[in-house]
Amino acid sequence: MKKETAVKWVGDRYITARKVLIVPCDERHNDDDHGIVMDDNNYLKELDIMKRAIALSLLAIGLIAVSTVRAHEKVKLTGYVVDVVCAADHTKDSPEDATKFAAEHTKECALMEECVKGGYGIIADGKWYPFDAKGNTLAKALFEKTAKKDHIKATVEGMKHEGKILVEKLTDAE
Ligand SMILES: [Cu+2]
Repeated sequence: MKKETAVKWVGDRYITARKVLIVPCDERHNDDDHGIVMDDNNYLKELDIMKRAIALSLLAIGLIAVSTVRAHEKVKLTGYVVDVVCAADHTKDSPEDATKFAAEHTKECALMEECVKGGYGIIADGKWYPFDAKGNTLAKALFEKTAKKDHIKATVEGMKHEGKILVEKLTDAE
Protein backbone atom coordinates (compact mmCIF):
# COMPACT_ATOMS: atom_id res chain seq x y z
CA MET A 1 0.00 0.00 0.00
CA LYS A 2 1.24 3.43 -0.86
CA LYS A 3 1.15 5.25 2.44
CA GLU A 4 1.83 8.64 0.87
CA THR A 5 -1.52 8.49 -0.88
CA ALA A 6 -3.33 7.94 2.39
CA VAL A 7 -4.97 11.14 3.44
CA LYS A 8 -6.49 10.29 6.79
CA TRP A 9 -7.99 7.61 8.94
CA VAL A 10 -11.71 7.18 9.13
CA GLY A 11 -12.54 4.29 11.45
CA ASP A 12 -10.96 1.24 9.87
CA ARG A 13 -10.29 2.90 6.55
CA TYR A 14 -7.61 4.90 4.89
CA ILE A 15 -9.16 7.56 2.75
CA THR A 16 -6.89 7.80 -0.27
CA ALA A 17 -6.82 10.07 -3.25
CA ARG A 18 -8.04 7.25 -5.48
CA LYS A 19 -9.80 4.57 -3.54
CA VAL A 20 -10.72 3.35 -0.11
CA LEU A 21 -8.72 0.50 1.30
CA ILE A 22 -10.46 -1.69 3.82
CA VAL A 23 -7.83 -2.79 6.28
CA PRO A 24 -8.71 -5.26 9.03
CA CYS A 25 -7.94 -3.78 12.46
CA ASP A 26 -5.47 -6.46 13.50
CA GLU A 27 -3.55 -6.20 10.24
CA ARG A 28 -3.55 -2.46 9.97
CA HIS A 29 0.10 -2.21 10.78
CA ASN A 30 1.18 -5.24 8.83
CA ASP A 31 1.99 -5.60 5.24
CA ASP A 32 -1.49 -6.62 4.19
CA ASP A 33 -2.60 -8.95 1.43
CA HIS A 34 -6.16 -7.79 1.76
CA GLY A 35 -5.99 -4.49 -0.06
CA ILE A 36 -8.61 -4.14 -2.73
CA VAL A 37 -6.62 -1.77 -4.94
CA MET A 38 -4.58 -3.52 -7.61
CA ASP A 39 -1.39 -1.68 -8.48
CA ASP A 40 2.11 -2.90 -9.28
CA ASN A 41 2.82 -3.62 -5.64
CA ASN A 42 -0.35 -5.62 -5.26
CA TYR A 43 0.48 -7.56 -8.38
CA LEU A 44 3.73 -8.62 -6.73
CA LYS A 45 1.80 -9.49 -3.60
CA GLU A 46 -0.57 -11.61 -5.69
CA LEU A 47 2.49 -13.53 -6.90
CA ASP A 48 3.55 -13.89 -3.28
CA ILE A 49 0.14 -15.30 -2.42
CA MET A 50 0.43 -17.74 -5.32
CA LYS A 51 3.81 -18.90 -4.04
CA ARG A 52 2.38 -19.35 -0.57
CA ALA A 53 -0.60 -21.25 -1.98
CA ILE A 54 1.70 -23.56 -3.92
CA ALA A 55 3.89 -24.11 -0.85
CA LEU A 56 0.79 -24.91 1.22
CA SER A 57 -0.48 -27.33 -1.43
CA LEU A 58 2.85 -29.12 -1.46
CA LEU A 59 2.76 -29.31 2.32
CA ALA A 60 -0.76 -30.74 2.19
CA ILE A 61 0.30 -33.36 -0.38
CA GLY A 62 3.24 -34.25 1.86
CA LEU A 63 0.97 -34.69 4.86
CA ILE A 64 -1.43 -36.88 2.88
CA ALA A 65 1.51 -39.01 1.72
CA VAL A 66 2.73 -39.41 5.30
CA SER A 67 -0.73 -40.35 6.56
CA THR A 68 -1.16 -42.88 3.72
CA VAL A 69 2.09 -44.54 4.70
CA ARG A 70 0.96 -44.45 8.33
CA ALA A 71 -2.39 -45.95 7.33
CA HIS A 72 -0.42 -48.89 5.90
CA GLU A 73 1.28 -50.11 9.02
CA LYS A 74 3.53 -53.16 8.62
CA VAL A 75 2.39 -56.06 10.78
CA LYS A 76 3.45 -59.55 11.73
CA LEU A 77 0.94 -61.41 13.88
CA THR A 78 0.67 -64.96 15.16
CA GLY A 79 -2.69 -66.35 16.12
CA TYR A 80 -5.53 -68.68 15.14
CA VAL A 81 -6.98 -68.42 11.66
CA VAL A 82 -10.79 -68.39 11.62
CA ASP A 83 -13.48 -67.64 9.04
CA VAL A 84 -15.28 -64.29 9.07
CA VAL A 85 -18.76 -65.80 9.49
CA CYS A 86 -17.86 -67.61 12.73
CA ALA A 87 -15.61 -64.80 14.02
CA ALA A 88 -18.45 -62.27 13.70
CA ASP A 89 -20.05 -63.63 16.89
CA HIS A 90 -16.82 -63.20 18.86
CA THR A 91 -15.35 -59.83 17.90
CA LYS A 92 -16.71 -58.34 21.13
CA ASP A 93 -15.52 -61.18 23.38
CA SER A 94 -12.82 -60.62 25.98
CA PRO A 95 -9.37 -61.44 24.57
CA GLU A 96 -9.36 -64.72 26.55
CA ASP A 97 -12.76 -65.82 25.25
CA ALA A 98 -11.92 -64.80 21.66
CA THR A 99 -8.66 -66.78 21.81
CA LYS A 100 -10.44 -69.83 23.27
CA PHE A 101 -13.09 -69.72 20.54
CA ALA A 102 -10.46 -69.32 17.80
CA ALA A 103 -8.34 -72.18 19.14
CA GLU A 104 -11.30 -74.55 19.30
CA HIS A 105 -12.74 -73.54 15.94
CA THR A 106 -12.28 -76.46 13.54
CA LYS A 107 -10.84 -76.96 10.09
CA GLU A 108 -14.09 -78.68 9.12
CA CYS A 109 -16.11 -75.58 9.98
CA ALA A 110 -13.65 -73.25 8.26
CA LEU A 111 -14.04 -75.17 5.00
CA MET A 112 -17.85 -75.16 4.95
CA GLU A 113 -19.21 -73.43 1.85
CA GLU A 114 -20.62 -70.44 3.71
CA CYS A 115 -17.42 -69.95 5.72
CA VAL A 116 -15.21 -70.10 2.61
CA LYS A 117 -17.41 -67.49 0.94
CA GLY A 118 -17.18 -65.16 3.93
CA GLY A 119 -13.39 -65.11 3.88
CA TYR A 120 -10.90 -65.37 6.72
CA GLY A 121 -8.94 -63.53 9.33
CA ILE A 122 -6.81 -64.09 12.38
CA ILE A 123 -7.38 -63.75 16.11
CA ALA A 124 -4.05 -62.66 17.56
CA ASP A 125 -3.68 -61.60 21.21
CA GLY A 126 -7.45 -61.90 21.47
CA LYS A 127 -8.03 -59.37 18.71
CA TRP A 128 -9.74 -59.98 15.36
CA TYR A 129 -8.02 -58.95 12.11
CA PRO A 130 -9.84 -59.74 8.86
CA PHE A 131 -7.80 -60.52 5.73
CA ASP A 132 -7.93 -59.09 2.20
CA ALA A 133 -8.69 -61.26 -0.86
CA LYS A 134 -5.14 -62.63 -1.11
CA GLY A 135 -5.25 -63.47 2.60
CA ASN A 136 -8.51 -65.34 2.08
CA THR A 137 -6.98 -67.47 -0.70
CA LEU A 138 -3.88 -68.21 1.41
CA ALA A 139 -5.99 -69.04 4.48
CA LYS A 140 -8.21 -71.44 2.53
CA ALA A 141 -5.09 -73.20 1.21
CA LEU A 142 -3.72 -73.38 4.77
CA PHE A 143 -6.94 -75.02 6.04
CA GLU A 144 -6.98 -77.49 3.16
CA LYS A 145 -3.35 -78.45 3.75
CA THR A 146 -3.24 -78.69 7.54
CA ALA A 147 -3.41 -82.07 9.29
CA LYS A 148 -4.76 -80.39 12.45
CA LYS A 149 -8.42 -80.66 13.36
CA ASP A 150 -8.38 -77.40 15.31
CA HIS A 151 -5.85 -75.04 16.98
CA ILE A 152 -4.86 -73.91 13.50
CA LYS A 153 -2.14 -71.42 14.27
CA ALA A 154 -0.40 -69.27 11.70
CA THR A 155 1.80 -66.23 11.31
CA VAL A 156 0.60 -63.56 8.98
CA GLU A 157 2.77 -60.82 7.52
CA GLY A 158 1.52 -57.81 5.62
CA MET A 159 0.15 -54.32 5.96
CA LYS A 160 -2.60 -53.21 8.26
CA HIS A 161 -4.98 -50.88 6.45
CA GLU A 162 -8.35 -49.64 7.70
CA GLY A 163 -8.72 -52.55 10.11
CA LYS A 164 -7.89 -55.16 7.47
CA ILE A 165 -4.66 -56.99 6.82
CA LEU A 166 -3.33 -56.83 3.28
CA VAL A 167 -1.66 -60.21 3.48
CA GLU A 168 1.74 -60.81 1.95
CA LYS A 169 2.61 -64.08 3.64
CA LEU A 170 0.73 -66.67 5.70
CA THR A 171 2.71 -69.50 7.28
CA ASP A 172 1.99 -72.38 9.65
CA ALA A 173 2.97 -71.70 13.26
CA GLU A 174 3.96 -74.53 15.67
CU1 LIG B 1 -16.37 -71.56 11.04
